[in-house]
Amino acid sequence: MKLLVIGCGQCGGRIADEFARLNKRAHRGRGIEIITGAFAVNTDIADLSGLFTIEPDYRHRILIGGQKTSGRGVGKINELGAEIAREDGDMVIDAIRATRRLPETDAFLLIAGAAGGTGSGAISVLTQQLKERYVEKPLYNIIVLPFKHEETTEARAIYNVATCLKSAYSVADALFLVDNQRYLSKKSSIRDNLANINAQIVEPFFNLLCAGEEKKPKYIGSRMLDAGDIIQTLVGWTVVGSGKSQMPLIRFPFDLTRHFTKKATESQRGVQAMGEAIGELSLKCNPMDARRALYLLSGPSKEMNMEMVTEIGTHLKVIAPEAVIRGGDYPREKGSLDVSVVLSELSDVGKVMDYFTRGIQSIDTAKRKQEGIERRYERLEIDFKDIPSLL
Ligand SMILES: Nc1nc2c(ncn2[C@@H]2O[C@H](COP(=O)(O)OP(=O)(O)OP(=O)(O)O)[C@@H](O)[C@H]2O)c(=O)[nH]1
Ligand SMILES: [Mg+2]
Repeated sequence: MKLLVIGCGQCGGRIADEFARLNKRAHRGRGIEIITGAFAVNTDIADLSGLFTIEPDYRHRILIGGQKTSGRGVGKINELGAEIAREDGDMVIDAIRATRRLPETDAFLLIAGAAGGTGSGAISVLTQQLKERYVEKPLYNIIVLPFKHEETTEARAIYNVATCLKSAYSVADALFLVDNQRYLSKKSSIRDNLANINAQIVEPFFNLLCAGEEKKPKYIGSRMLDAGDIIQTLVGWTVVGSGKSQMPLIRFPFDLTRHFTKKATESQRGVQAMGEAIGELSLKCNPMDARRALYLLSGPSKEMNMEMVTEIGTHLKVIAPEAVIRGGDYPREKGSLDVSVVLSELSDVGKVMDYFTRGIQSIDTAKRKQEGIERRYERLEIDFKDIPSLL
């Protein structure tokens, strides 16, 4: 599957940059392309300059709202981010239109941090503008939820997340939810942490996107997972994860290759990798709520078999009984045994509902605070009316 990726704001731009890097890895290591174009859209010049892989020209690193913000960002005011995206969205559309490989694109993927200003405000507006122009292509979002400490220290965080989620949900075909807090490692510095988190966010997409693009017969699975399967799976709130089998591969002597213990051990490895993928989902949620799900088993062809694929599917059905499940295998020459999982059309995501509830509370609190300020000012006017004003 080939995606055209657009990162909005700093967080979105950096993750789009990571997708561009993923494409280089696919190209160098596997001779295939999974990204038809990578773009970063921002109101902040410094953020755009800090990217590594996205082409450095103005068509790929797109500065919007230059006149309004002088290239310094919108300072977490996501309404301003949305307004600028509405005014300058044409710059993004023009850049995409000029993409040579646009016709090969299976879907658009827009990315943003929900608690910021530019990305949080721009993502739904740009998704809508693209939807109007490219009706035939699915539009997906990756929305990054803030760290816990940001919710308490940054006044607008909850409001921005709530408004971003609501607006994006009404326009995107599917939204991958990513919880920053879930990836936090106490050991590294913030900068290392973010780079590390971004790499972890995109990792489950690698095999998922590559599998359907393989042309060499030896890398085509007995049940190939292609763009059609992924598109059919992605609807509404979605989470993604991947896991590796930590169990060592036991090499059986030749005369025991058909022994039942060999088969049992092989299956266990697949199910164990699947368990890890479920434990590593991009947002903690209840898999019972998923109406659609997808899994992909990849690893050395010698270590995989059809039964293993079926067994993982059966296991997923137990975890997500309401879901229509699609699955496949992706044989490789070497490497670890990996499972990628997508749970989609989630009906009841506790964390999202919590943001909506707290969003309403924060609007209420802000309103009362404003009324308090106005009352205090009126009292000041009355009590000290005899002091002349210089205005
Ligand atoms: N995972 C991840 N999160 C990030 C990254 N950079 C920022 N964030 C998160 O994104 C949110 C802030 O959004 P930003 O993208 O920095 O804001 P912006 O869209 O640039 O908007 P303004 O700076 O207000 O104009 C916070 O919750 C950060 O924790 C990143 O590289 N990776
Ligand atoms: Mg910024």
